[in-house]
Amino acid sequence: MEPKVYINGKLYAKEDAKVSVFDHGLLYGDGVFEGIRCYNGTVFKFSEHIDRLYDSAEAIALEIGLTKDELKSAVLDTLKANNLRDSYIRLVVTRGVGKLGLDPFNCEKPQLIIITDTIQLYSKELYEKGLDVIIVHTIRNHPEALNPTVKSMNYLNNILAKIECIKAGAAEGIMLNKDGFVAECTGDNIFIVKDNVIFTPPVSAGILIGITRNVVIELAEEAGITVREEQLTQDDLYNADECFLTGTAAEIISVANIDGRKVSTGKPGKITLSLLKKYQELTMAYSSV
Ligand code: PXG
Repeated sequence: MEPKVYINGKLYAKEDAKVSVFDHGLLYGDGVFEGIRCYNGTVFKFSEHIDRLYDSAEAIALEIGLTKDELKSAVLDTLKANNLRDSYIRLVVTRGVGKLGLDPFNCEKPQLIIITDTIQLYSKELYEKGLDVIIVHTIRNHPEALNPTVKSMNYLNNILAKIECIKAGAAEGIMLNKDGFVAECTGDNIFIVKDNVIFTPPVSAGILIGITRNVVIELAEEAGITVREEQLTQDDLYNADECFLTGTAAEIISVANIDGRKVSTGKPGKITLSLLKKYQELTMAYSSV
């Protein structure tokens, strides 16, 4: 079946799904986005993703122009039109078409795009073995310049870090913040386990407040495992008993090596595995609703 893309209330065939070169999303990276998963017909953490999109939009003074419920209906209609039950949903809201020049207020109305697609995942082998990652030199955006809690279309900070890790042959890059503490990866949040306690950088470290991160914290606490949101150093990572990354696409994936130092090579650690199991149970339970 021909894939269909939603643009401003209409569905277009993939090859006709085009936006103007005068869109400020293209010209200035002026816009926000979300990446969401749909498991067997149910959108996972739908409200949380929609809330984050509206928060991101508000942070950049962008009025989406639809209510949250209207936007949710548009997503569901697009999924239906594409007959997708297990998919990746990419929501994009750009500032819209305007004149050249930074002024966002000369753009008439925002442009809402909904792309639904299949998911690109790490291989099964990598889930079993764990990822080899590095700490990159690119510093995560200063929160007072462009706050990483805003999921904006300005991803160059992360892309520069991604280039570094690809050139080094690593699967992911861990980014430190301006103070030298661990922030997050280019497209995932990071957790470590030390002496059966889970640690993850606090929001104040300058991170995206990952929806998967929040789910994992909840699952761990429900299981009686202590979770501490604390500043982490490079040495905390090197000395960790376990390390894993979380994100909508990756879900939970173990880290085998950091900068060539062994964390849990061979197979994911005990706590990582137990959380992965709980996460899978949760997404499966969602599917049968
Ligand atoms: N940090 C950053 C910088 C991210 O971009 C996460 C953490 C994890 O957040 P969630 O809410 O997914 O647990 C992300 C997520 C894409 C795409 O299309 C990007 C993300 C997620 C899904 C798709 O590039 N980033």
